[in-house]
Amino acid sequence: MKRIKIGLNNFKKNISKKIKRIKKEHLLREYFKNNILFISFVVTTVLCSTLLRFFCMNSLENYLSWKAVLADTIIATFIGSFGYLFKPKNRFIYFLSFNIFLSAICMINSVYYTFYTSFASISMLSLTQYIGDVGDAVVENVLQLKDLIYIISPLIMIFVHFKLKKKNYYKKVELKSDRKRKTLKTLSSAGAMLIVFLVTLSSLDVSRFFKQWNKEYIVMRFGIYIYQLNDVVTSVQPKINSMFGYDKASREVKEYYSNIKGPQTNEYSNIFAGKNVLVIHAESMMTNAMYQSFNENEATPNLNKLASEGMFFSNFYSQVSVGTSSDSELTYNTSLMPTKSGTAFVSYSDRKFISTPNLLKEKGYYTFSMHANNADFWNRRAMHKSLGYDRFYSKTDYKITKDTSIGLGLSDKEFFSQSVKKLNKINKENDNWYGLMIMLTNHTPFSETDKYGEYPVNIKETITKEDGTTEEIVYPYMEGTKLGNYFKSIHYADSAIGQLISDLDNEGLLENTVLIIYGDHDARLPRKDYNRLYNYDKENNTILDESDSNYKEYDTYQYELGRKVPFIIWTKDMKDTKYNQEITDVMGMYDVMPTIGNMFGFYNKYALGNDIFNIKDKNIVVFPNGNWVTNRLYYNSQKATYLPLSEEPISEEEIIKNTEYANKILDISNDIIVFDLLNEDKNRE
Ligand code: GP9
Ligand code: MN
Repeated sequence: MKRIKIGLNNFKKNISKKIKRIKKEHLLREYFKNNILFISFVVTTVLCSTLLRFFCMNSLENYLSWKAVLADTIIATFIGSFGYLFKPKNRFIYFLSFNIFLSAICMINSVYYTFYTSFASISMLSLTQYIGDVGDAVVENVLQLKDLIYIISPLIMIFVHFKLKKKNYYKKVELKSDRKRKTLKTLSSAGAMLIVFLVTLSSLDVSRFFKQWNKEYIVMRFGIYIYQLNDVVTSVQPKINSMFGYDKASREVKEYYSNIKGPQTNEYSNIFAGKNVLVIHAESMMTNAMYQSFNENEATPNLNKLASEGMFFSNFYSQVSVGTSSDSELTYNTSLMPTKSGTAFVSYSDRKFISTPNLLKEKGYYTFSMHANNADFWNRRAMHKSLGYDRFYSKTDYKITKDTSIGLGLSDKEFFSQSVKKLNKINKENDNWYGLMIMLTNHTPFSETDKYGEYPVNIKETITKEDGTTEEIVYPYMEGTKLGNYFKSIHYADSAIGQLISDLDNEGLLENTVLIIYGDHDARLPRKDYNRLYNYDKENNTILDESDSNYKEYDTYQYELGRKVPFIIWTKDMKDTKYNQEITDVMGMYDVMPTIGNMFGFYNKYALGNDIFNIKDKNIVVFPNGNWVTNRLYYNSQKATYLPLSEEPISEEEIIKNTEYANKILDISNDIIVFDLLNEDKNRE
């Protein structure tokens, strides 16, 4: 009896499940039947964006990225929901207009990508001097079939519309429609999808979205429509920022510079006048790595050699904000600080900049930059023109294969070796040149250790046993840590620099050349890894206990001060001359332009830094977050605490004075860039 009851219950359950499913299927079918136009709109919109990813970033992972598909679906659903506010017979025009608009976005990006291997930005169109370039791109690519494929989307919509019309669909749905309710329902489903999307975003997704420097990444994660929307906001924001406060800013900047003395001379004035210049932007190169060895092998033997033969500024800081690499380039080239919001490279590339390449051009130099990455990363394509580089050799100028790539792209060794060939030609064609080479391999996450070459970051010890035989013991030490991997990566980057120097020498390119090397910013490595580096307990393969007498704390101050990057000026014949020296006074990236300007014979009145050989131990390095450092102390303005760096007493007055100075520098720099105050044409009236 009991068994029959159970059997009956199961039967009932099965039946009710089936009924539910049928109802559901019925509801779904009904939904599809009544919303064919809306569904076609969503599907074609998502299809266009997916096709764009397929043709541009041809890897399965990219074009089938579910995050991008979801993002596109949200946008299409959001736009589509307002279509329900129209009477059914008018809805088609609404959907078709948006469909044409969105397909056009895909088509424009497709054309742009073929030419520039990057996605389009409306800010490019606002830079009148570049319209020619974009125009050329369209003409050259107009006949490509893959750019025309997006027409398929409005064609599908038109086809669906006529099919529906034939079936009297619009009249039928009109009877059932409740326009506001449908709009709200569709909007809420877009909202629900948006919540799912937001929850799944990683912090990397969010930061890259706001920085807008890696366009491919944004399109891959957020789809083309959100990318383009973000691009419009980023392009319009600087215009809004510069609409208010011009008079006050202009007055304050004029007043600030009225107190600045003109150029000062010293024993370094014009020592390099007329020489060629090769600048190496060394990605994530940190000074502390120059002091690091494993098993008596230096992490950076080539850099150390250059430092010991040239001018080595060992207390040097980069002054970057969210614009990292690009901020470093900005400050190096202009002696201005990064902007308070956004990044100068992305948002303010149309400003007038007084920069090292621009000033050397006036002296007849041919100026160029080389970086084997996408030219639109950090908006370099536009910004390098504004900074005064005559020619920017980027990804498309290099031969890049899978075998020659590491991490973000072309390996540094291959980049340098292809660049030397280009440099040879430049050298033959120009009396004087100034060039920048931007390295790439030593970029976070430093994970492709198998490609960096052998550089064990362990401890090897040979012990002699009682019977006279020897045994090698290996302690893992930094193996497997991010900092350990960084040392492997930096060892590779250093050997690429070594190879570059010897190639340049073999080609005779060092005879009349000054080499300038700067680390662009620190490598943002975990502090706990430094604790392991300095407190390794090899017997137990762990970190010493804090109570251990040998324990050396690597606190936040040390971490902050440990973010120093190398700055080296070197010529082939500098060794053992009076210029061959280590400069230990604190110095920042903004001091480079005045310092080298004096050596090459150019001057920028608007530089915010100082010639280190004039200011010497009185220098102050201001960071974009308001912190500052002098030879005497490091001040953290967020926490209002400081670390003394000398024995001498520190007064409150000194802290107040320096903090006011730091804030002034940041304000002046920001005003100059945001309000384009160095643009005489704009500021004459
Ligand atoms: C991108 C490269 C890295 O081309 O310069 O930029 P970063 O992430 O260091 O700012
Ligand atoms: Mn960088």
